[in-house]
Amino acid sequence: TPSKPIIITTWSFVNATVAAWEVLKDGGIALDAIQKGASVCEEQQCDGTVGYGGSPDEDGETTLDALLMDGRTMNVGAVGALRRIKNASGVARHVLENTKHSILVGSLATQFAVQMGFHEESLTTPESKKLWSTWANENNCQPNFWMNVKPNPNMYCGPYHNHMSKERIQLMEVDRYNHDTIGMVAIDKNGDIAAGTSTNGAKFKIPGRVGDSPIPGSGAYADNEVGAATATGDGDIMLRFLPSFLAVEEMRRGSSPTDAALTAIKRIEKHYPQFMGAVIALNKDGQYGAACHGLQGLPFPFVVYDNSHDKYKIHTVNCV
Ligand code: SD4
Repeated sequence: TPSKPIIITTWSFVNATVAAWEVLKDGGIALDAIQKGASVCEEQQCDGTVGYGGSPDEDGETTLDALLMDGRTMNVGAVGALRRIKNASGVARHVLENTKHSILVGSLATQFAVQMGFHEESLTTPESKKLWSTWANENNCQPNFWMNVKPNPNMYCGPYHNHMSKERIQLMEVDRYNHDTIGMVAIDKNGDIAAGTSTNGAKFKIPGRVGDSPIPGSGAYADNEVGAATATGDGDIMLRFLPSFLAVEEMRRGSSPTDAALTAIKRIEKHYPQFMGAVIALNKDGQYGAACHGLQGLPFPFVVYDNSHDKYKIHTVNCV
């Protein structure tokens, strides 16, 4: 039996889910709960896939993508390829609340964040340096400002993936899946709905790359009249299909959350049979479902916290 309030989170990001639940349980609004949950992952570097010090780009820098969507107003705040600011979802909230815009990107998003009072700092850690240098060594890449790797002109050495061999691209497709994204959907005690995401994106991406996570309708979508959805996975492919928007629209037409998530996944599969990803859908009654594709044979986990348990519950769904 569905119950409200409710928070649902991609993967097994328990700490973030619990933090978001604390907000909802105390009567807080869905948007605040999601921002709180995402911020916890940004501080705790959930799996190294959210927040600073993970998924360095080709130049070794970590940049962040985040989105918040308010289903009451259909207002959106997002940042893409945000540099040198840890709390990406906090900046997204400022874009939502304090501007007429929806998405700010790159260094200029940093400039905005600093004006809003955020602290500017490096997002590089010893771990992200190591990740990058291992990759750079394997790829015989050019040295950049902190490494001293001999370039090999005969081999691929950045900067553009398009120049890579087919084999190398396939390897990277597997490797890039070693990262997740936090996506969250929530309903608060007033029945208001919100959704959001936060991620450090794909490893060794071309600097400037923005994934699916900060794109409204792709990484997440929320509409008080219907429900909300969030997506995770191979962002460059998934964002072409706006899977979160599609799942919400399917629910609007009467689909169950599970069927809605499945429709979104199937739409992508039709064109990209090898893609890896998952979609979670939540309707305004508090019913939810998920679907996934191609997670190397593994089921997709998601965390649910509502009044029906005294604690969170990790669900899994087998992929199609
Ligand atoms: C991206 N969608 O930037 C993110 C990564 C992800 O599970 O969700 N991985 O492509």
